[in-house]
Amino acid sequence: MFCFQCEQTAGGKGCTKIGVCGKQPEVANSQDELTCALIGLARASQGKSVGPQADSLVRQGLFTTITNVNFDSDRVKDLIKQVRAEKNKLDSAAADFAPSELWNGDPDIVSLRSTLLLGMRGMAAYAEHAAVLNKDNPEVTAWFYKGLQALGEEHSAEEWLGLLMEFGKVNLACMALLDEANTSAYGHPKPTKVSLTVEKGPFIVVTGHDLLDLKQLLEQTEGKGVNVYTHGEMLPAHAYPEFKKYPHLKGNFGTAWQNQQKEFDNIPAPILFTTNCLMVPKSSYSDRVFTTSVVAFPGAQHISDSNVKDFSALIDKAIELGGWPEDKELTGINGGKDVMTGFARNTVMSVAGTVIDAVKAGAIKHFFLVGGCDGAKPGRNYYTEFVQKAPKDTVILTLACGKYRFNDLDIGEIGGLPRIMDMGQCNDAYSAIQVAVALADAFKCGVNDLPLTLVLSWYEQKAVCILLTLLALGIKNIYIGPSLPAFLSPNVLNILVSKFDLHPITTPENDLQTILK
Ligand code: SF4
Ligand code: SF3
Repeated sequence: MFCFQCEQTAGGKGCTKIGVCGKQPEVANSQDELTCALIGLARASQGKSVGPQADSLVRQGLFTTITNVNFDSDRVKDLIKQVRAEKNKLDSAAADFAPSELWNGDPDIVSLRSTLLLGMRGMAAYAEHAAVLNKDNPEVTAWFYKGLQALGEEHSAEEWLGLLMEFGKVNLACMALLDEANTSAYGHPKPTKVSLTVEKGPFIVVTGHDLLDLKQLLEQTEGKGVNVYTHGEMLPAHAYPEFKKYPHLKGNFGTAWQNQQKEFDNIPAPILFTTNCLMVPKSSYSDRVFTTSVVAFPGAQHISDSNVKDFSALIDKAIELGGWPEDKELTGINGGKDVMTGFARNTVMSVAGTVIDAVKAGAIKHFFLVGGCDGAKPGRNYYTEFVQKAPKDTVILTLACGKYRFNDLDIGEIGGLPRIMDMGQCNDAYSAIQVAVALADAFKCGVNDLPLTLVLSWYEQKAVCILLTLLALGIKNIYIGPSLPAFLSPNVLNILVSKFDLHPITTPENDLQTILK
């Protein structure tokens, strides 16, 4: 096996014996074969979309290979069969890409090709969340085939860079599509305080990014005496008006994904994984893990896809386990008893006047977007310290699961607005981009001239597609950590650093000083 797609990759170079994430060689090899079969399908379709069934396989095939999604080689093999059958309908002579070539060759070309593939995996997840809400953008769908076909071809470094920038713009359209899917189905998020206390009685913990799964589960638990708690990237659901209609959606349990083996160990409740990030379940709770969509783990109970999923086994498990006998007061990483979310684009733009006045009056000196993935490796304290040490006249926008390092901190307000504003999930980077563009308009300057700095943390492939979007938009001076991707070769990294002024993070003090001078 070979895999270097995530931030925890072995030795900062690549997993070759078994994944640090727990991915077995058989699964890794099947995932490579699946990727190569998808390239075969795109070759057969001549880089064009060929209908809903193939489109769905392309999205799910790419999504399946994201870090911490699917550990079940039978499921991956089943997808390979379906992809090949679809290809054979079009052109049985079209060849799959050779798995031996996927990660081999000139290091810079491998780096550029991998960056595109990994970004596409991230975009596939967002496209799939939009697709389940019946939202499709033909430009985005078509680009999956174009990109897959390109992955199987030879290109010069310049052509690869061109493809990466084109992809970044398409991913912006994909995030816009998902934003539109979520806001038209569930309304615009509103600032919402979310409790971290778990009330007594049966409950279910739901994690991942898929809001439709949460919605269907809330409908099916209504009136059953079973409460529902979000976890990880599901937290922002509390802010949508549609989800506020369910009084049994009580609060948020736990923190970011890498703490799950500790946090899920002793809870008297089942856990539903709708997307990444699933860690290898410990035997003490593996019988309480339920997966759905493309998420799978051998032995874990899988809830199959259909228009309305049947969550009865999960609900029965919650009733059987019964929950805690008394309310359980839990806290965030820093001891806070609740967290705020819901500062998506609509809310932030509705107070744009206040924000602009505060900037003009000098009350707000700088904005930081401190966001992205959380992870297990040391060095991520940087982000907590950065937020704690940021001067009082600065505002912190945040998104994705990295926020759990600091979202329960009270660092005060400016002009009635909290200094930490959670914009939502990682895909809500779209909201952040819209806010940045609106601020640039208001100040009649470019986004790069705003008093705004992006301080990003990455772990998996959704972060890769978002970074490519930011670069494609010409956003410069981004700080990135905790470490650099293993798939960026020294030459490719040099290009990104010189073209986009990308900065690897150093220390919070140092970086704050450089940014604010
Ligand atoms: Fe290693 Fe990350 Fe790949 Fe898992 S996803 S095998 S940890 S590089
Ligand atoms: Fe987190 Fe896995 Fe990336 Fe959506 S849930 S941001 S790491």
